[in-house]
Amino acid sequence: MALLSLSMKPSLPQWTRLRYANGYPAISTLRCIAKAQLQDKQSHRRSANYKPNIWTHDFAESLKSDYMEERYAERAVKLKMEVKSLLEKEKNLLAQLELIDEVERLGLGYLFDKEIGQFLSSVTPMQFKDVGIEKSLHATALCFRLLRQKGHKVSQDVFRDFLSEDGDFHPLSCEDIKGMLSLYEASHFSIEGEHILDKGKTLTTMHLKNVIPSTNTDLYQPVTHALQFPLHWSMQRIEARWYIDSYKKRNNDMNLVLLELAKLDFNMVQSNHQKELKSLLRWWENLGLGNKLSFARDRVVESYLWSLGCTFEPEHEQCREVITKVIAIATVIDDIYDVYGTLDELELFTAVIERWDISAVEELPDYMKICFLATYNTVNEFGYHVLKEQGWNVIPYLKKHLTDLCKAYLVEAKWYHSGYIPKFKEYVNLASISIAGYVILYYSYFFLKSGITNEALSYLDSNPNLPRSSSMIVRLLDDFVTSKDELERGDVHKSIESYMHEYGVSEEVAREYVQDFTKKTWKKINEELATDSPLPRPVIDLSINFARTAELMYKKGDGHGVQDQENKDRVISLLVESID
Ligand code: 0FV
Ligand code: MN
Ligand code: MN
Ligand code: MN
Ligand code: MN
Repeated sequence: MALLSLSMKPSLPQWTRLRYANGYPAISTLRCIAKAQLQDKQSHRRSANYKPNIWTHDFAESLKSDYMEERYAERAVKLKMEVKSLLEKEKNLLAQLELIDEVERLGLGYLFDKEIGQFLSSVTPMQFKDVGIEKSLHATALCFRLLRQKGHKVSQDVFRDFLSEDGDFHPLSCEDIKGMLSLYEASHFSIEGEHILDKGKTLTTMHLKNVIPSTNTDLYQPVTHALQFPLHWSMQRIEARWYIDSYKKRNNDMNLVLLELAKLDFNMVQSNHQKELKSLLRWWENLGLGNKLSFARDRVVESYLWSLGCTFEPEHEQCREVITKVIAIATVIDDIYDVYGTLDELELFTAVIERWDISAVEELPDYMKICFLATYNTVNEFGYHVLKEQGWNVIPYLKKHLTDLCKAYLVEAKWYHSGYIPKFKEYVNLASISIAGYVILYYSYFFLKSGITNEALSYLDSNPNLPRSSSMIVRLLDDFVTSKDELERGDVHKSIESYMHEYGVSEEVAREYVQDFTKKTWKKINEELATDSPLPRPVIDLSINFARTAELMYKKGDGHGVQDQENKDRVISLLVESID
């Protein structure tokens, strides 16, 4: 109801909308506005009623793990050698593919990158025929998915043998639940126009849902889990934790060496994460933004979860640090623009960010001074680090992306304050910037161990598909679970509402459209994955992982802003409890 009544709010006349259309007022004008108007703004601030942060000092102190001890690392090295020889020894193509899948799902793929990569580059569809794989739906789908996952070229035509003359999957396939499950996972890699895969997805989704009640075999759990969390859309650490827990319970068809290494490695990696998080919590406490700006969300643990979703490997520690810091600060800035700030103040703040000049701080109201300086120092520190380690001054680049973010925030604020309702396309083009994806991704690329090349950097300047699509997915998923509250407290019309308004349709119809749009955007990501790219592989992985993390964080509500039971379970299983 609230949505409908707000969408009928009349727009203000054209001139109010155009007042700011030609960029920003001069700083001198702003100074006058600042002097004259900033004093009496305290009285009529809005509030989002965010709850105080639950992950406090005591939580940080409680993060302890034994797995830093040397003896664990020594044991892991031995086990790793054993798994490596397992991978080399296996000569049967299907058994080898299954072993690789298991290693990856157990969260160990990153330890055997070279071995897995070498093997997969040697697999060709011709081999399918040689060893009879083309007759097994499971084997074909598994091989297809493993290849697509790593960006190898493989056509959907490998599934033609399973189609009947009318082009549908052969009815007999449905008796093969394992094959159905593998096809289901593979179908998530489809690209626009790949109708065989799309048919496969519709068929397997429907069929697997139907068979669940009567499945009491070993496949019951995997099928139930896969329907909720398709592998391609899942956050890797959550998936690894789930897979290890279920692998542990198998009676047969499991390998004790693999299990021991998976548990040990998960626990060792987790203890690294605990150490990082502890230090980030200390950084945040010292920074003091959470305390000083009590109207804003204080969400550093959730910000760390995002970073963990983007990249979990120990070598990318710096990258996680940057992502956490960026998200924790962006969350506060977003609340200033959406909730607390007045339009005059927001104009001023945007101009000061664009100037990137310490002497401009004086012009800001106190609460913005704190926020600006925290942002300025943190971002400059990132820049300093890149200069020191890689010899490039990227500060102008970092500043540009931050300015773009604030400008997008400001346009949204103006739309809201003037009652302007954007068209759907107009909204999503702006909002895929205002979700902060570019700042998060473009900043973090510099801190991946692969290093960012000049070639990759100029490619990124052309606003390529991959970061754009993953930002879009995060935006749409965020809107799906946050826009109701946002509109109720007063905010711009988000994706669902702007679609409703533009096409005069119900909320249900608009939600369906936006969900479909999200799936189409995943197809664009898949297309990138299947195309040669100038981006280093870790950059590609991180970009995709960002969208995967949103699939998790926004699955059952606002996992970033609201600290409910889901949120607690996530933090505990990823960051507190080790695996026995
Ligand atoms: C989303 O909150 C959010 F947490 C932001 C903008 C911080 C950084 C980005 C990510 C966690 C992906 P909210 O729903 O208030 O964002 P919008 O843009 O809808 O105001
Ligand atoms: Mn917001
Ligand atoms: Mn916002
Ligand atoms: Mn807003
Ligand atoms: Mn939102």
